[in-house]
Amino acid sequence: PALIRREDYRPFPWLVPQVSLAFRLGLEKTRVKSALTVNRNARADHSSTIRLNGDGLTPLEVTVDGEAINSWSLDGGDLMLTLAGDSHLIEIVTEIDPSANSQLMGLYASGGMLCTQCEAEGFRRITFFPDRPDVLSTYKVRMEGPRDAFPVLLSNGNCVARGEADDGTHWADWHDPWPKPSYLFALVAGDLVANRDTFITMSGRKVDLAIWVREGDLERTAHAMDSLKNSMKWDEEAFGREYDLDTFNIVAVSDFNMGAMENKGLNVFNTKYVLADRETATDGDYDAIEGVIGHEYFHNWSGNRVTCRDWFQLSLKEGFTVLRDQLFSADMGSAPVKRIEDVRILRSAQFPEDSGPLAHPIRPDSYREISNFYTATVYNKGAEVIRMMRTLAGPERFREGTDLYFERHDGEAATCEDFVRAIEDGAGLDLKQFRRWYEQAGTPKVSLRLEHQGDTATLHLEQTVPPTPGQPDKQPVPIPLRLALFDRKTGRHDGEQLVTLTETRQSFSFSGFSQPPVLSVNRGFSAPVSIERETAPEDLVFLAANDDDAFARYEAMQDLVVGHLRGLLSGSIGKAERGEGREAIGRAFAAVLADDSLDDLMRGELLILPGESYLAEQMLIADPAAIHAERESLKAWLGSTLEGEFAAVHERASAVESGNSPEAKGARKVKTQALVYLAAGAPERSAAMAAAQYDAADNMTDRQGALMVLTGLAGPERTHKLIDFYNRFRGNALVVDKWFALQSSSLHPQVLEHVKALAEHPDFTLKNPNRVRSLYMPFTGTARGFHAESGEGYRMIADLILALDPINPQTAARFVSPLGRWRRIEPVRAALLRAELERIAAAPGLSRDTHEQVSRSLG
Ligand code: B3K
Ligand code: ZN
Repeated sequence: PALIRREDYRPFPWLVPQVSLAFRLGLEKTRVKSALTVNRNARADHSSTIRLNGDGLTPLEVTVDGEAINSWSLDGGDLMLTLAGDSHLIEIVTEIDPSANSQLMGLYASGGMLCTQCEAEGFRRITFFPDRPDVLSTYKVRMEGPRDAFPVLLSNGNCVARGEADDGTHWADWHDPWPKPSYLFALVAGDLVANRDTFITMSGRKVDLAIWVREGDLERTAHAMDSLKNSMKWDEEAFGREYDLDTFNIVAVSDFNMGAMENKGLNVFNTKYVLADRETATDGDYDAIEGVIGHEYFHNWSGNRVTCRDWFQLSLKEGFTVLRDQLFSADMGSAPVKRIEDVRILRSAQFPEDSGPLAHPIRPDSYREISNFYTATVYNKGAEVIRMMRTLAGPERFREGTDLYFERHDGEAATCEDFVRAIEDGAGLDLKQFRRWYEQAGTPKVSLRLEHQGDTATLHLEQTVPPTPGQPDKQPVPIPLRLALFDRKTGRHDGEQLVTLTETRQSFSFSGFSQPPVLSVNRGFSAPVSIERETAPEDLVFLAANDDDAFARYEAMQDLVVGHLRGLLSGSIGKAERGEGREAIGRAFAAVLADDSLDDLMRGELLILPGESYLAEQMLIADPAAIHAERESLKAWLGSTLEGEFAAVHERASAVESGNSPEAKGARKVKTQALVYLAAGAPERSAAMAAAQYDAADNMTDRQGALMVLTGLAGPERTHKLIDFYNRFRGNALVVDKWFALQSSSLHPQVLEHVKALAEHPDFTLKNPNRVRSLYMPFTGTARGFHAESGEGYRMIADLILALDPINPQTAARFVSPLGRWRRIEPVRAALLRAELERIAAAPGLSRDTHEQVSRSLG
């Protein structure tokens, strides 16, 4: 498959101002008639041929200006036509079988309904079209189909007419007045019911809102509706963005490749990000729903009104929209806790990507399959890069920058460069060097040393950006670091400062310190870098107890544990000194447990041990089994040393009345965490406690937490509660997904056998992405399962990729990256991983998606 390069971008030779589509809908056969008005693009090189992308389509009829033509040809699936003049009307008929579409791209059937997913290149599976984001058109859509099978007919924009025929069919006409690229087209036809509400915009317009779901799911849509209304209000207040249609529809579907899709006026969602009630959804699910509803809604401006010129600019809409959803969630709940969660996701998903074979800049230079670039780098690092601009400018000036961006580029397909220039002009920043953040892959490392002499503290900083595939040499990037220097006697500092490291090496001096201060740096995680520093454990304990920046406090706890475990694993700390390190960690934990000034949501963050993948990241070559064993052993030590304290927390938290308040949510968080430590340190006592928590639960957070702990333990409670959970929730697909995920992520030594058996369970299917992900994604994080020394875990994932690839290549390709970590893993496992990658690479007929990921991983 061809390599597509960013520098090869050329405007399309034709404009397509209007599209009209007529669908005759059927699950097995849908007939599509399209009519495109095309005009020569004066701003592009002239060409008398027009290439209309197609994927798996055969044209049944082609007419130009009303005349049937036979002079068309197909080129790799694309329809090629020769056009004599400057303006034409092209009409094409195609026929598709939605029920056979297991890729879930284009028009497909899901549980008796029809729906679409067009981003990035799915529209070409519906009809022939210049399927690229810089071709903007207004769409008129006629939908027609059997009334009993598809009582609800939805598309983008506003419904302008509907009617019935005598033969049992009905139809609806939809008109979207806003020009859009084809990837934002959507239609849905099915037997659905709506939760309806209204929103009055800042200029007083009324918008009809509807969340469409299957009959039985209606009572689980309240939280999604609240989240939608909060998003609409928030975007008006925080970014001055008003909604621009009379209706806004959301549809929940259970077969979906991603989380959700921002189609203009008709967002299509994975049910996972819509449906929730206390019985079936955890606090984490509630937060995720709020975040994703916000994210898709915010795309209406950052993505739809201003879209991307080409797919290399994906971070223009995704990075910015992730930042917007992060700021929204921070405003809706606890901002410090949200920031810590964001960083944890970045470190566990994006840092490994940035240091592995799939590393790419937030604005990639080339791709073969664009679906492979919907990554943590484009999304989450992209958000961090824009957040740094906001930190450099301050929120008010940043807002002037985004106002200018929306004003300048409304109605356009823009580039990352357009965004940076608008922020430069609107916020008054010089971002010349900053643009390197868009060009270079790899997580910059900052080493620092604090020197003290007389009354001056001097901070010496040095940055390196590591080499990544295709980018052996890197330039320094500007790194904004928020910092504070604490007086270790008073426990206070004189105010936070922002320093920006722009050179490879730079020093900053601070006077007025008769004693060496304690440095708190990269506060709020002001830059997405990894900090290398030698900090005395007592300074970390000091910061963990005293820092007034919540993230820095969390970071001090993490550093304390990372330093200890890394030292033990690399041998720089002898096993004999293990006790000393543990004592320091134990004191810090005890302080966190006893600190009355902390709320439980924050306490919960401070009690989380650094994850195994983040720990592996800290080592040049990782041994997953050793990391797991050392981390578990620390957990067990904490659980038994602080058994009384954890049991007390569990008891106190269990007495908090359940509900939606932050206090109740915090109590649930620390309750299960206490159980996790107790399970490691005092398994017998905790099995009974977990079973009791399970039985007493009136909400999914407590029930899932208890069951998570039990699945890692041996003993009869494990079996009993797993059976109870399944029987209680069988038939509820989202909860059955949890049941699979709990078992496949568990600490149980037989996790591999469990996953093997679950793959044979009657509820398991390769056809449903949620189900596939719930069984196999958590498994890729298990040291004893995925990283089993026999290589059986790796083989299992490789077998999955091979079996899934012909069904759903997009989802299959997502499983390649865990296998791609071989260069950073000890030699025995590295060889096993490579062998599996080679086995996949050798399979005939591999999809473009999987092929690209496997060859990059071997490369
Ligand atoms: N824009 C969609 C992504 C769809 C990608 C499909 N390969 C979801 C989102 O970021 O909002
Ligand atoms: Zn998005």
